[in-house]
Amino acid sequence: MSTEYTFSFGPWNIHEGADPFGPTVRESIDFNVKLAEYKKLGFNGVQFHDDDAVPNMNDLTPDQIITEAAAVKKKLDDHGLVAEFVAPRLWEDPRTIDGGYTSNDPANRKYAIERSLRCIDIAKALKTNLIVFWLAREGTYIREAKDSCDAVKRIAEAIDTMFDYDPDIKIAIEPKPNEPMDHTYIPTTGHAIALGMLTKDASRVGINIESAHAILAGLDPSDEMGYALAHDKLWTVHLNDQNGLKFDQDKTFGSVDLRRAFNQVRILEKYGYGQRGEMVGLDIKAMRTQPADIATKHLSNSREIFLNLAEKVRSFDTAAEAQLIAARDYEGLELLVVNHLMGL
Ligand code: 3MF
Ligand code: MG
Repeated sequence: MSTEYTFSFGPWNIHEGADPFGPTVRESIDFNVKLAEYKKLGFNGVQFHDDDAVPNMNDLTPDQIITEAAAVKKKLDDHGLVAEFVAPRLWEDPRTIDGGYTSNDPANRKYAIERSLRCIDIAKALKTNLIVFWLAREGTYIREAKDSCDAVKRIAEAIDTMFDYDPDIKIAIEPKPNEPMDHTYIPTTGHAIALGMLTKDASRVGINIESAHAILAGLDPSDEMGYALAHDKLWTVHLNDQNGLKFDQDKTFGSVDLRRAFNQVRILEKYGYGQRGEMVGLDIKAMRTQPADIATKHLSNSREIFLNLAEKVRSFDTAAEAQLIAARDYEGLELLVVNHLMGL
């Protein structure tokens, strides 16, 4: 039976176009206006950073944060949307300059953990138990700056504290090998799954695989997905595309390498991804050149490409595929795939 996919993206995916070398080129769009766009673009799920939901959270008491998050939940209900996950944004505050959980300064580590507990409060108010961990600054610019063994243990301890705080939350780690750091401590799916084993409950640690992050690690995203699926750990995805080893591009899904995208959809389809409520999440930036009135096309186009590739997966000649595999004729298999993608 074909999966009816539910798609999600985060409000940061509709953005002003600033990059490290130039200012914004599009007006900011109010969060409420963004929410009204979701359904029109074909999306039902909203991914959150904690401060996407409660922007001024550092200035509020825990109770005030929960009240504000509850108001956001009401807005989601009004739009017929659901929160997919909440991620603690631990990379902008001055206290996280050298990382949060792995900072060398105990006061900064304390801040990171407190902020993560508030992130859980927000997730509960938005009625999701999924926390995503993009460990942005949990790494180093130079090897000597931190102790990598201690750092990994500290991340596991932070997770334990979060698990103690709430018995229902689960954490999907979003591995990324670099940027903003030279190297991060949890660069790949394998690292993330193994990190779970250092926590008090590995069953509560899973994965959010971002295509571009896998590519930046020199890995194939569909193989990373397969690895996570084998461990029953693929709890969400950040689909996008990436043109080689350079800055994290977050390009439209399938726009660089259609076959690589086909293989991601293929493995998701094969293992029934989405049938237990997992969403097809996107993490995509519009090009800086895109005029403001058409700066949401990257989202609807990625969804369209995903659904068209799902059709390509379903219409692939699997009998011919099996024969070619049995004959070890991988040259023949390659042509079969390429011709299929070309519509021949
Ligand atoms: C960075 C990312 C992040 C995360 C997001 C949610 C800003 O490369 O991919 O996007 O996806 O923070 O975890
Ligand atoms: Mg991402």
